[in-house]
Amino acid sequence: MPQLQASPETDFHSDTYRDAYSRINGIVIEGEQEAHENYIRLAEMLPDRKDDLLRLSKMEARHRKGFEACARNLSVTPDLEFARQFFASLHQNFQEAAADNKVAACLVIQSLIIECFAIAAYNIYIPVADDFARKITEGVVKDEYSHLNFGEVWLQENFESVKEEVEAANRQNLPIVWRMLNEVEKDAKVLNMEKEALVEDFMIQYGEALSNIGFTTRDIMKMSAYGLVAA
Ligand code: PL3
Ligand code: FE2
Ligand code: FE2
Repeated sequence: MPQLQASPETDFHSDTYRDAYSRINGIVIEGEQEAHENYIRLAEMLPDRKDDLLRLSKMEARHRKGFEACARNLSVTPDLEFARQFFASLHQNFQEAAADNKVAACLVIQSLIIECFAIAAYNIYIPVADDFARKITEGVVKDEYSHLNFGEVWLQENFESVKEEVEAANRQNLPIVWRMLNEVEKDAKVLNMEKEALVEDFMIQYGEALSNIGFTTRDIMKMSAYGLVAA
C-alpha cells in the first residue's frame, strides 16, 4: 500500500535523504525550468494565446525558485546535470515537434505528460515532505492543474483535426515516462514515495485528461498501454 505519511523517524537531514533529494530536487528544478521555456515556445506558436502562455511560463519560473528554496532549506545542492539527462528525450521530442510547428504534439508533451507527471509526483510528495517543502509544493500543484487544463481545452477544441497527432505523440512519449519513473524509483523511495502510487496517480490524471479531450474509453485503454510492458 502507498505510504500516506512521513514515518516519524524520517530524518530529512540525514546524508541518505539529502543524497536522494539532490537528484529528485534537481529533476524538479530542471522540469520547472524546461516547462518555463516550453511555454515561451508555445506562446510563439500560438500568437492568439500568447498572453495566457506567457503567464503560465512565469508561473513555472516561480515554481523553480520555490523548489530551489526547498533545497537550500535542507542544505542540498541539486544535481542539475543528472536532471538534464533525465529530461533529455522529452526535451528533444519537444524541440523537434516545435521545429515542425506541431502544436498538438508540443501540448501533449508539456501540458499533458509533463504536467500529469508533476501533479502525480507533487501529490505523492506532499504528505511525506518536510514542513517547508510541503507548503511550497501545495501552492505549486494548484498551478499545475491549470496548466494541464490549458492543454486539455485547446486539444478538445481542436480535437478532430489533431486526434492523430495526439495519438502519435502519445505513442512516442508515453514509453519515455515509464522509463523515467523507473529511473527515479530508488531515490523516490528514500523520500517515502512509492513508484506504484506515482504510476497510479499519473494514469488517473492522464486518462482523465484524454477523456476530457474527447477520446473514448477504448482509445484511452489502447493509448495507456504504450510502453507499459517495459515498465
Ligand atoms: C511542470 O510544471 C513541472 C515539471 C516537473 C516534473 C517533475 C517530475 C518529478 C519526478 C519526481 C518526483 C519527486 C517530487 C518531489 C518534489 C521535491
Ligand atoms: Fe510548474
Ligand atoms: Fe506546470
